[in-house]
Amino acid sequence: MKRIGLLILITLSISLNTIAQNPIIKHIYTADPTARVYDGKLYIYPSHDVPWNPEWEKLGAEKESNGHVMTDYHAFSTEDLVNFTDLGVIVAQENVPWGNKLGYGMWAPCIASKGGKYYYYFPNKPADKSGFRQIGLATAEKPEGPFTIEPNYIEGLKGIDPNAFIDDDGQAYMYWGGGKGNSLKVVKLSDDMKSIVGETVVIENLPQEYKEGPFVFKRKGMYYLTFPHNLDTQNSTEEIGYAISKHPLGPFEYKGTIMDRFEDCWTNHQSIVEYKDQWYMFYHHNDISKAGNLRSVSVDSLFFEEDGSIRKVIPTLR
Ligand code: FUB
Repeated sequence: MKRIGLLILITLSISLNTIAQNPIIKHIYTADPTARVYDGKLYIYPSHDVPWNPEWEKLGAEKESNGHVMTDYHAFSTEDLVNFTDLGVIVAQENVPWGNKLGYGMWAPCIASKGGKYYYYFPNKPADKSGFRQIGLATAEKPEGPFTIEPNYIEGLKGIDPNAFIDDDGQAYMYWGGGKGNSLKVVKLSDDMKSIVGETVVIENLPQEYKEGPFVFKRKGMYYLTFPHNLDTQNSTEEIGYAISKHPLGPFEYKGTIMDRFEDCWTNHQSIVEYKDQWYMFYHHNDISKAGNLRSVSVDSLFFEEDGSIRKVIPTLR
């Protein structure tokens, strides 16, 4: 018994000691992290929050009421979850052929790898400013790029918060969506990852409130759909919930909360990944800036119960 206790203590202290102090990226503001493991390294692909520049208004840019401002994306890599390397800008709004160059609102991106190639999906306003956001694609031969942006956005993927998931059989799925009364959706992606195929499925049976930021992973044959949600986009903050299914297209069964609401940061946005035999949840908070739109990526260990349910993650903030 004593030995088991000692073992648990050692395991706990190892997993606690091997994560950097949160937030893990401090030199720029980052949010909406997609974490992936490629070739033994852990990569993070977040949004890049910047302050609004009043000079842009003279050029014709319109500040959005929600205040999220983003002009490009960086990527990061680590081998030890202590030292993170900024790999620089991988996609910039000024280079998006189909995009509104004065939109300054490149929200949550995601990435997936198939057949040795890397597919980076990102939302942006179209050049004619029609609609809310479209989702575009940039491709690369390596996880750090260089990325080549496709000439057009992907037809049929209007919205935000793309999450590409590739199943064990190679079939890719795109989950996306965000907004009040705007459900999360899923659709299959074509073999070349550049278009959608088949019918879009609206994911039902989730709490009837604002939802965004879907992130799907698979563990022991079960598909876990995780997502931030809140009751009132003006007054409350987001908790991170999850639902499970035996099929990537659902139906999903809502299971509960992974991370509670923050009192002082309106959004949260997660990804969950296994790295070196430990599961982690990446998320964001505004603990450096204290401002809702200048956020910082954090990470904490995540644990599963015997029955496959997810133990609540208590954020270790700054
Ligand atoms: O970062 C901008 C938006 O805020 C994202 O698209 C949402 O998921 C929320 O984090």
